Amino acid sequence: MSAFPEVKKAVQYEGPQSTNNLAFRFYNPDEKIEGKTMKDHLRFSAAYWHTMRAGGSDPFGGPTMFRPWEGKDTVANAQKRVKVFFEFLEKTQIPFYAFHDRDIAPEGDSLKESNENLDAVVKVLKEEQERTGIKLLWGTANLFGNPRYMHGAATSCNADAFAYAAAQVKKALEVTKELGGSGYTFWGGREGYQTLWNTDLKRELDHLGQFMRIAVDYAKEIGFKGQFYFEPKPKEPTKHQYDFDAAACINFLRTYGLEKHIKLNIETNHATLAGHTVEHELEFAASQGFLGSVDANTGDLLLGWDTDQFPTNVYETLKMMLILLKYGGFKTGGLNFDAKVRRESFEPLDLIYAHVGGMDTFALGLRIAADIRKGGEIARMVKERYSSWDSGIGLEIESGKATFKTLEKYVLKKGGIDANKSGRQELFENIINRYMFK
Ligand code: XUL
Ligand code: CO
Repeated sequence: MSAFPEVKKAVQYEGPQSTNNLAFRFYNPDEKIEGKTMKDHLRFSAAYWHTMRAGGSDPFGGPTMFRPWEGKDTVANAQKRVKVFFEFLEKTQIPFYAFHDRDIAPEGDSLKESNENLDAVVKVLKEEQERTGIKLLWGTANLFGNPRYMHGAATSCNADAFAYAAAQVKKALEVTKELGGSGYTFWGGREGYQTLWNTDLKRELDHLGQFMRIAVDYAKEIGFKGQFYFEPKPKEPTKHQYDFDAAACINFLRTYGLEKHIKLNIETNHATLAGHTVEHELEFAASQGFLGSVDANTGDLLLGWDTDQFPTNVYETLKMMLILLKYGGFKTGGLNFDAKVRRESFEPLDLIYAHVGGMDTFALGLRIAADIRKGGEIARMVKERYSSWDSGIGLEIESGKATFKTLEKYVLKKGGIDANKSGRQELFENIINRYMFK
């Protein structure tokens, strides 16, 4: 029995003129852009926790989602749910997925039982991956839901919580490897604080560094070759999360000697919660060599929390795709829809509309980004803006030859500086709009 009976076969590309709500207008998986298929550029992924497990509850009301395949929270039902998920992935043509250990399989009464539950569901995930060719983008462990993590996991004041979290991540790494995952993500969960009065911040940060270090060691020991990611988020659930933004995460990774092993997973809504734009976070991470993966969603700028909505803003996806193209695109990561349908959009069909819309929004962003790059004006104008660095004193500084003394001599001789030129911000913006609305 189909869980999505309205969608008879996989959603197909029909082109921009199509008015079919169950067709792609811009995402044409096998079409090549800059020599690479759209499928390989975008590497779409669905998040198990939202797509299969979000019930729609909020602080004011319980679940609203109509999910006819759901039953008791048993392993058998978890296995059945996996099949629904793969039907969903096939029908949306999404080639990857991501999960937390505890959203694919129920937590048992002991770690042993939890691990057995996980194994039973991983078996079905593996079968479905083999049947469909769909792959695991990354795995992760839920180190925030269970009350044992009320003070955090790796940063808990309770050393036993650290130990339990380590045991949980050990298993999560094993199953991620078993499923051929191309990555493993650390998101801070409750790694942060509510008040500094009761917090030994330095000790907590040291513990987090140590936790990641032994995770990396264990990955090596079991031959897990996937890429580790660290996902910035400034707040929620704690008041201050240690993984605040890309800059804080990179500083943390460098401080604890983890920079060779861990890249970043940048999430749009987390960027806005940190008071940044996602393009700032992506550009910053990529410029520092930490471009890993993306959790694709969007927030509501009028609300101060993580609403995890589906991306529909082409201006934003265009900027993201320009950065991705500039830095050579994803190696192991992808665009993982860490997004959930609104609690009012409670029918299974809404899951399809949401993902199809998100995919088309990124596909259109990619097309326009490639067009802008082909046109070349933006790159030329940026290059021109920095042309004083290509020769003369600029080149001397960049090549490391200049000192304060030689620069003083240069200025004294010159008597001033070459005239500044306009930054042309409005012209840049106009040119982008010209490409967007051709
Ligand atoms: C939470 C969040 C997580 C991570 C994975 O805001 O984004 O779902 O992506 O743990
Ligand atoms: Co995320």
